[in-house]
Amino acid sequence: MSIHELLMSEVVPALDKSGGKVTVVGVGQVGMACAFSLITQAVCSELALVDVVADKLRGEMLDLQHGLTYLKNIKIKASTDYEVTAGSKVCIVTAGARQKEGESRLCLVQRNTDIFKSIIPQLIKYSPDTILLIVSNPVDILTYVAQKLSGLPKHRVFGSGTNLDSARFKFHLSQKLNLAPNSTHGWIIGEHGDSSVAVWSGVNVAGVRLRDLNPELGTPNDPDHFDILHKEVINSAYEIIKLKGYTSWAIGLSVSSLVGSIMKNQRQCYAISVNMQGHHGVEEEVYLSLPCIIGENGVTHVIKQTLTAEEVAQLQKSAKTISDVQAGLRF
Ligand code: 6V0
Repeated sequence: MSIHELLMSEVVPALDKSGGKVTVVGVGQVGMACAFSLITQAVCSELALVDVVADKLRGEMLDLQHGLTYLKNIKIKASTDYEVTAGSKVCIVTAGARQKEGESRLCLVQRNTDIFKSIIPQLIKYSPDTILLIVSNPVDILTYVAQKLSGLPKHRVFGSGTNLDSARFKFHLSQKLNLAPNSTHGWIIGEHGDSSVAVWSGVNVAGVRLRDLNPELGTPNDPDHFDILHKEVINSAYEIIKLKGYTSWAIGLSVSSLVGSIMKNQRQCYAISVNMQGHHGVEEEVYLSLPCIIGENGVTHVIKQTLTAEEVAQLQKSAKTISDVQAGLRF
């Protein structure tokens, strides 16, 4: 008899699968920050990691596995072969080139589209009913590319979009007002990038709209200079990349929160990149961020935010810019 048989008698064979599997493609700075947040917050019960660099992939897997003594018993596997991803409820794609210092997100587009051609069909092959969560930049255009390459219905493909920008916005607001970021309510919508839209008309604390207190809030004439906060959000990635070379922790936490809403059907509301056609008068098939409700079957509802004419015009302008870039893509 083996030690296993001497130690325990079997009642029924153990299951080696659970319904809680998540895949992360790309084990760079962002992928590993996502993986770390997912396992430390016990968002998934199985985690599959995929990358093209086999040694780094195995090193990251071992390093995470050795920490499991201090966490829930999450099954962590890694391979360059997509078979390891089979049966994933959510597949997060963080693979690809990142911005260099001073480079805009839109510059990455064709390079990362080519990488997606080798990733998305493989994910769908092994998890045909998955939900795809795109993080690689430029996230809005790559979410469009991923939807086209996957053939999944639009509610099952979305991008992390301006969820991170909204978190940054709430942080800056909270510092100015001296209260907790999650007690400060403000949304950044539209492009995850230089043309994002701050919805100043909705910024509030406990339902008190700051625009009712200061009608110039967020405008260049604002005596309290809140408009600087949106500029800081836009500059965040550039500043952090200049300082440490990449951004990781906040995007990892924000992705983990999004995935948690899917895994546990939480129906939380996030600003994520979804098919924008028909919303706020946008005619083009582009992905931009709007507040959406996310549950176990993906994006179930888009919130109809009350926007000013100026905010709508900004969204429509971003849609046109993104649509023009998409028209030049080869995939
Ligand atoms: P990184 O640290 O260079 O990691 C990228 C990883 O992708 C590496 O491990 C590569 O080996 C891997 N990779 C490359 N090609 C493939 C492939 N064909 N298949 C599988 N893996 C591959 O970059 P980092 O992790 O810093 O950034 C990843 C992406 O996330 C970039 O496009 C960033 O711009 C983007 N970000 C998106 C954010 C968002 O809010 N949506 C925030 C931060 C970064």
